[in-house]
Amino acid sequence: MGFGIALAIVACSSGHSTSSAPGGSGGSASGGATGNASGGSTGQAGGATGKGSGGATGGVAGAATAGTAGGGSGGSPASFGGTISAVGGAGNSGGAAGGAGGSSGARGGAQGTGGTSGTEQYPVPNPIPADEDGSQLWLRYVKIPIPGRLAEYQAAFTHVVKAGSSDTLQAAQVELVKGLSGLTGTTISVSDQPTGDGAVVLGTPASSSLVKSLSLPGLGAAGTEGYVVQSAEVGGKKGVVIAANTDIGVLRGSFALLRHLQCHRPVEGLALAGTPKIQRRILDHWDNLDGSVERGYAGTSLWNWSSLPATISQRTKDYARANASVGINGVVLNNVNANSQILTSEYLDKAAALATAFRPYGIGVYLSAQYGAPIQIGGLSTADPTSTAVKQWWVTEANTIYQKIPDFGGFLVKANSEGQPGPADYGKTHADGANMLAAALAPHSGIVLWRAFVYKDDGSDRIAQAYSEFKPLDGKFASNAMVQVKNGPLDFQPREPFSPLFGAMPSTPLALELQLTNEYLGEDTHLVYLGPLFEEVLKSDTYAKGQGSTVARVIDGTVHGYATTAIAGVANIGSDVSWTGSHFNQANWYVFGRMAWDPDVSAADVADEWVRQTLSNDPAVVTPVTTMMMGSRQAAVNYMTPLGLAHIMGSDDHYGPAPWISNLSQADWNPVYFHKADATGIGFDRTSTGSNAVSQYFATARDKLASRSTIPDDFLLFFQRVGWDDKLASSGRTIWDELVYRYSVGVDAVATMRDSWKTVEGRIDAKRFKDVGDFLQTQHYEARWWRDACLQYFASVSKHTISSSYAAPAHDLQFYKDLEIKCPSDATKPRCPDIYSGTPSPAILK
Ligand code: GCW
Repeated sequence: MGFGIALAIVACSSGHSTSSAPGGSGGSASGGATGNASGGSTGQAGGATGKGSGGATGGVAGAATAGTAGGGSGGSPASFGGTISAVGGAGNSGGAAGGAGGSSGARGGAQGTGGTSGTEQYPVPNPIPADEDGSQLWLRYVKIPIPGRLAEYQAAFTHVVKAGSSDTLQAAQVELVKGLSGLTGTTISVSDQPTGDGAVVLGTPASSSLVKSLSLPGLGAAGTEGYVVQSAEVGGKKGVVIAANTDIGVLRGSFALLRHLQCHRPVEGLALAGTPKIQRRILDHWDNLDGSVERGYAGTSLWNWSSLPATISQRTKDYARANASVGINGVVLNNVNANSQILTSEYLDKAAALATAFRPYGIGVYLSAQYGAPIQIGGLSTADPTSTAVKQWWVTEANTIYQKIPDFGGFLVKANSEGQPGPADYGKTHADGANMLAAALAPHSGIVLWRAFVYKDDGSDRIAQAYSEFKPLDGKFASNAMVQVKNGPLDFQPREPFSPLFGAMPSTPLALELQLTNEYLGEDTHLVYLGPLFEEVLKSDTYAKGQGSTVARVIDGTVHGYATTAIAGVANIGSDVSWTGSHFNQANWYVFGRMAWDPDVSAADVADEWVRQTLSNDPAVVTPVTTMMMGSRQAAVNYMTPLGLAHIMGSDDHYGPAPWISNLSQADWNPVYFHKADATGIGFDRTSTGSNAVSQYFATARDKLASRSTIPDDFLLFFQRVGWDDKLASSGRTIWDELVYRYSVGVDAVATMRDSWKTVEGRIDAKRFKDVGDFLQTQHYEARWWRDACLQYFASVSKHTISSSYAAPAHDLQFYKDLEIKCPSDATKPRCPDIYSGTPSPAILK
């Protein structure tokens, strides 16, 4: 087999020196090997070999044809009509981002050259950089290893002019001194005024007379959180100014400058500006008060409840700092399966202490509210939203919270979902429940984020239930209530379509909920970069108001004019020294922040800047690692749930393959409910001949999904039922053969990732090199486990056999079924030694 991942150069997103990047390492890449648009071609499409023409103004365009080659004919696997398309060289981009390659996500494209340091070579580090444990995240500020750029930065940054005294401005100043000292390898001093060239001036017109005197025209557009960072003459000296209308904008600008420099981009002509497109950018922690984390794979909770409020750890501050660096501005502290104790005075004092620590970093605190709290801790006999006593209880509760946390963000609520109480217990609607809480919060400007993740065992199609329940409530929610909707209608699957609620609630602001913790994607261990998944969702076209009504435009308020906008990510962060349980899962926290700030930023550009900051700017690292990252999500889809399969993992831990499970009491807890494979075919018919869930989409999207000739292969089995021997137009293969092919491609992609990773040895520290290599090995074994178990099972129901041109499964079906007994479920580490040691031996991978 040996289907590889296209190797190609990924360009940094602004005109920057890249030194003499190898022009693409092409070779035996499969251009969009499984891309639906390219029809699963296995053709040889090498990486890019072109070079963008750059210069200080940034590259004009890379070799677009190389991009096309690298990405195959790519196309978007997921966006209904939208594309994650090739960008053949943006004006101010150092190089062209080539085709966003098929569903393998590999990017072709050409690396531009630009900036002032021309063709500087990155030296192979000697000695190997000191071990790192990942605790510094992407805020490492390593000294620039290329002399030209180093000299440029040493000249450009010599001192920071003292910022105003607010905690936020002080945080910005401290960060700049730390970052610039590290990057330049010098001691950056702080002075009252510019003392020579190289001054960094930061502030608002109100806090800094120097900033005020510049009358920067861009400040108008910066709003309340944005910034302007540019080269300027300050006090007659050459310097850089970081300006904003608010202190928090100054902090964001400081991080933007440090990001730019950590990507080794030029200072000359510096002009950065940014303002968020979504107002509330929130991390949802599913942290329990006992320190455990639901679906958490990175150790215990960050919040040390027993030592709060007295002690705030440095880690708590570093957490806030990291969030601020990517633009996150809100944190829900506790699990949506909420313990009402969080609403007691004792815990509110602890939450208030965290809020105090977060405040300088512009991060507001929210809490998950237990709907049944009036009964559980309030001494009432009901939680009926129309009861005067219940309403009053929440008003008093809100007043208490705001006394302790004046800038409290609001409540997140999971109600009448998976056993949680809610207004339906009293015959009332979600809007009734949300509005009761909204009324209590409104005097304080707080909001309610009411989750739409609801389903019950009533015989209807599970994925259609949230829409059925919430759509009729559109217009019935209070103005400070939002409905928070998971990206897909099912549950954070490796791939699923966007939720049909997006676009369907014009009068109710919807928040998008993404999951950063990889509950269904190999937890901490598998390297799955979620940027492509998020991008796919954000670019999906709802067609609510015609073409271009993407999920991004719905949630940023453009489509329906929402007054309040929000996006949430279920956090993957815990007490683990690496924060996220693995080095690469840090990238999922990072990309969430960057896409929450700007939903139009590309996953590839974010991967590029993350790698540069977290690992190395050396093209010999950036290229293979970003390529791995960009292909990793499709690899997981292929070895877990190809062709639109969903929810066929173990029913509790959601980790390994278990497509055979059929004996659980609730229908949709069983994988067989979702794939419906039998001797005649496979797939869930959600067209008009089946559940007709497809009718919940707007006509253009619906028609595309309902027709065999137009549905993207990646969603086929999610919406349609097909015969095993039906042929896919895109590849000419039968469904059975395509499944075998895709499962195999998925395993091979992980093998290629391992090979790619090996090439960075010696260019990054040995510890992280080994940590990642070890996890990739486990991922490889487990990808093979997924493939073999699923193919054995589907072979047994379809009575088909695996062609001898593919590796035979290592074991019979019973072996995989028995693993459930042999490897009892451990929700946080459901590894099965039988998979990667003993039997089957690692030799199965050869
Ligand atoms: O995906 C499911 C998870 C639950 C989670 C639930 C939800 C917090 O398996 O652990 O509960 O979603 O989102 O409410």
